[in-house]
Formats: sequence, C-alpha cells, structure tokens
Amino acid sequence: MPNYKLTYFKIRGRAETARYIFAYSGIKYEDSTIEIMDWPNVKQSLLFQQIPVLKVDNTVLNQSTAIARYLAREAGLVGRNSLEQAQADAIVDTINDFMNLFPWTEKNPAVKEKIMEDVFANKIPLLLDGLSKLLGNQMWFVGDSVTWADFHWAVCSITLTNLNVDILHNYPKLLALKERVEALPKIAAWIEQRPKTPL
Ligand SMILES: N[C@@H](CCC(=O)N[C@@H](CS)C(=O)NCC(=O)O)C(=O)O
Repeated sequence: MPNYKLTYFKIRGRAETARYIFAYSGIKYEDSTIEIMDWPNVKQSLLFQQIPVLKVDNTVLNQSTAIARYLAREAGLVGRNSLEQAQADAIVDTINDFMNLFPWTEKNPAVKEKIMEDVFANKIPLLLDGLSKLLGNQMWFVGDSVTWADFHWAVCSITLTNLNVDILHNYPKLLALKERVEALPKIAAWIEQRPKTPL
C-alpha cells in the first residue's frame, strides 16, 4: 500500500470526497491541513499553486476530481463496469459544474449575494431535478452499491444546505441519499471526528 498524504485547508471543500473514500475504505493517510498564514509559502512550492494535492509515495497528484477518482478506483468505489464508471463520472462532473457557479472568491458582498441568489433561483433547481430523476427509487445513484458519486453528492449537499437551509425540502429522495451515506458506520465515525467548519 503506498504512503498517502492529502494536503488541503482545514475545511471540507474540495478535499472532503477524498476523505470520505479514505474513511470508508479504511486506507490509511495523512490528512495534512494548512493554516491560512502558511498558505503563501506552501503555494509557492506547488506546481500549479492550488490545493488539494495528494502525495502518493513520491508522486504529487493535483485536481480534486482526479484525486478522488483515483482513490475510488483503488477502493473499488467507481462502479462495476465501464458504463457504471461513466455514469458515476458524469454525476460528479455535473455536480462540480453547478458548484463552480458559486462566487467562492468574489470579494464584493453585494455582487456575491446577487450571484448567489441567481444560482439558487435559476441554476440549482436544474441540478436537483436532474439528480432526483437519475436517482429515481434506487438506493444509490449507480448500480446497486455505493460509489464515489454518492459520496460526492453527500459532501456537496452539506454546503448547499448550509447556504440555503430549505434547498432540499422538495427533494426527499436526494436528502435520503445524503443521510444514507452519512449513516454508513465509517462515514458516520469520520463526520463525528472531523473539524466543524462552515465550508
Ligand atoms: N480544479 C481544481 C481547483 C483547485 C482550487 O481552486 N483550489 C483552491 C482551494 S478550493 C485554491 O487552491 N485556492 C487558493 C489559491 O488559489 O490561492 C481542483 O478541483 O482541485
């Protein structure tokens, strides 16, 4: 088993799906969290000056989705055949497309609020309607067992509900899926021990 070191800020953010995969699979890793004051120095040391990064022995991987997909593959969480794998990939990419619409780095509060309102009113319903239809009456998004796409939904839906407490009221099946992931014993144990942060 390689030596794994995941580096990110002390928030869920773009590293949490990888942390869920580590927790669920029991694969050991170092969860290295950077304090904001140390970030400028760490940033300079990175090829693309962004985190998360995952060090696998001496190889540094960037891009949160590539990291999570790699770990999911190692943990047997990508889907049972190439079509299921593509279905899981498509769900993760779709969720990311919508999560990337939020103005995470906007400094002007008025501009930020306006974009937030627009995303919640006009974009997020499209994501939730689509995901809800894809899930239908199934337990998991893809096939008959949990995949990293379910984990990614569970992680991103925490951020959505933190930003807008009512957002899942009309989507009971998506809420139930989030809760099903969070009730998996190893995920529940991780949630209990992780730092409590807004993002
Ligand atoms: N597409 C990249 C985006 C990475 C990214 O935007 N990272 C942010 C944190 S979420 C970052 O490093 N921000 C600090 C900076 O750019 O100085 C991924 O998914 O890993």
